[in-house]
Amino acid sequence: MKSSHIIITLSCLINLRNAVAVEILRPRGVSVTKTALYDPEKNFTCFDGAVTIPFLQVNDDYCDCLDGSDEPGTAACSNGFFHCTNVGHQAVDLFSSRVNDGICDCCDGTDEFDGRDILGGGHCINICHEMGQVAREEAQRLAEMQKKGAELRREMARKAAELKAEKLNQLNQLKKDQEEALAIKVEKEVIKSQAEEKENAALAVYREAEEKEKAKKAEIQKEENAKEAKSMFELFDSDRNGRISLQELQTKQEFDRDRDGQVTAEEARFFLNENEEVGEDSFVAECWPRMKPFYMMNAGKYIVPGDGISKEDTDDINNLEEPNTDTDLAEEENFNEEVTDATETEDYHEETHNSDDEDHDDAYVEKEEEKYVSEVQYNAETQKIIDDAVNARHEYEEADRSVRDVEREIRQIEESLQKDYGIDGEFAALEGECFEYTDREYIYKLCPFDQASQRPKNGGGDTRLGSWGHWVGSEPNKYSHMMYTNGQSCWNGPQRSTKVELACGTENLLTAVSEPNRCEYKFDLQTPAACNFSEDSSSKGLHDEL
Ligand SMILES: *[C@@H]1O[C@H](CO)[C@@H](O)[C@H](O)[C@H]1NC(C)=O
Ligand SMILES: *[C@@H]1O[C@H](CO)[C@@H](O)[C@H](O)[C@H]1NC(C)=O
Ligand SMILES: [Ca+2]
Ligand SMILES: [Ca+2]
Repeated sequence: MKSSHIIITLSCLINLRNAVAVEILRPRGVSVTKTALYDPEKNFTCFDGAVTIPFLQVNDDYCDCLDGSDEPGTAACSNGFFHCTNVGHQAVDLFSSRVNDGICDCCDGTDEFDGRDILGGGHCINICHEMGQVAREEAQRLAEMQKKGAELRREMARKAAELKAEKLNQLNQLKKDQEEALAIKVEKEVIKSQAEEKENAALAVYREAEEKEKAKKAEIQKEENAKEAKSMFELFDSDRNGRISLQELQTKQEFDRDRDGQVTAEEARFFLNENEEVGEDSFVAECWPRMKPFYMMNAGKYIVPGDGISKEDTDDINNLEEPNTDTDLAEEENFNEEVTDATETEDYHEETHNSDDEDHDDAYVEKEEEKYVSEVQYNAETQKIIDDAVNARHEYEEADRSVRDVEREIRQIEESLQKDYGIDGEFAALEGECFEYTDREYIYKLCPFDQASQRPKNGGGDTRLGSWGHWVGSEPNKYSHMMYTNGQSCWNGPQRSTKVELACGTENLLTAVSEPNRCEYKFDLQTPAACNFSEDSSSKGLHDEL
């Protein structure tokens, strides 16, 4: 059953022949601009030119054209479109599947005409006038908002220009300050090096005296050691022949290194530096230093001064026996255990003594240094030279700090002057401000030209969602989107980043936040800076917004 769906109004019937075709004869679902293509006087050729059909087959609820052009007013072609004129509001092209689907899609109700809709037909009344009214009011409101926003934007741009001029002034001043500060620094540096030269010279005198004192002490020490060694030589040289033999040493139980009750020739030879016998000179130089710690320890823990051994030395040796630290204590215990184990002791003893000696030396050096720092008294003249040098260093550091402070300020201003704050600098006022948006879980925060972050609503730390990167709006409006990059890494994922979409508004406001992709956030920021009021955008608002 094919039937024509030509809409012919009463006036059309009357004026059929005289009327302007475009106005009057229009098959259902055809827009005014396409009317000429549907001429009931002619056969109809599909838009793709493939097929020509008798006009009766247009809107006969049977799809003849592959491109769907023969059925603009039915749902027969799945790829067709239905045009609602929506007089009083805005025309719309619907997918043909929306035709007679029971739902009012056109505000003029023309998409539902077969009476088969869920409410029994005719329920789609024409509400285009009312909707158009609302839309016009909305567009009006929007236009006014944009106008006001644009005024605010001009104000922001004006302030930005002022701020920029101010910064340039500041920069000029800072450059002068920098020159001054540098000159002062150079001056202070000269004073400092002169003062330090004097200080070095003055202290050199003290250092020399100190070193002389040390050398003298060392000399005395050496003499005393020699004296001690000589007296020990006499003690061991039982037959007074001026040489000490293995046999002579073997009579001294102190040299029983493995403590088996016997001093073997091997043991004695070790102390004679692998010789069979030694004279006084080699004894003093080589053998006694090797024997001394061992001999002293075994000669009954404590040694009384006398017999060529000075009080200082006995103290040294007695101290040698005292464990300094916990590990020493442990070694001491091990040592006591191991002396009963005759076969293993030899190496052990040597090690123990060597390390003890070293420890002792270190402690001694440290004490010396402390003494140097705390006890040296300078005469008034030297003290003044030192104080002058301390002062000069201090003043130089101050001057150096001033230079760095000025340079930091200059850097900051230069950076800020280089930032792109929009065509008229209108976005500059947003720097230093922060805006928040709260959803069910998080409080999001945007500090323009600085960073974006979020923190959990019920407490917890900030997570950085990105630091200011650059403008990423596509031409012609580069300033429609901001990008914040290099935020904290997602667990097992990329670094977070945030894209900020800017929209015109009369105040600065974060209006929405979403996460369209994992770790990629989108913030919507309203700001007058994004308003661009011109004839173009105002008329655009009236026609397109809805
Ligand atoms: C339409 O096409 C048929 C052939 O398919 C032809 O006979 C007829 O004359 C055409 N009509 C018009 C108005 O061109
Ligand atoms: C405002 O729009 C006009 C034209 O649409 C454009 O030339 C101008 O650059 C725009 N100004 C801003 C600040 O976006
Ligand atoms: Ca058809
Ligand atoms: Ca519908």
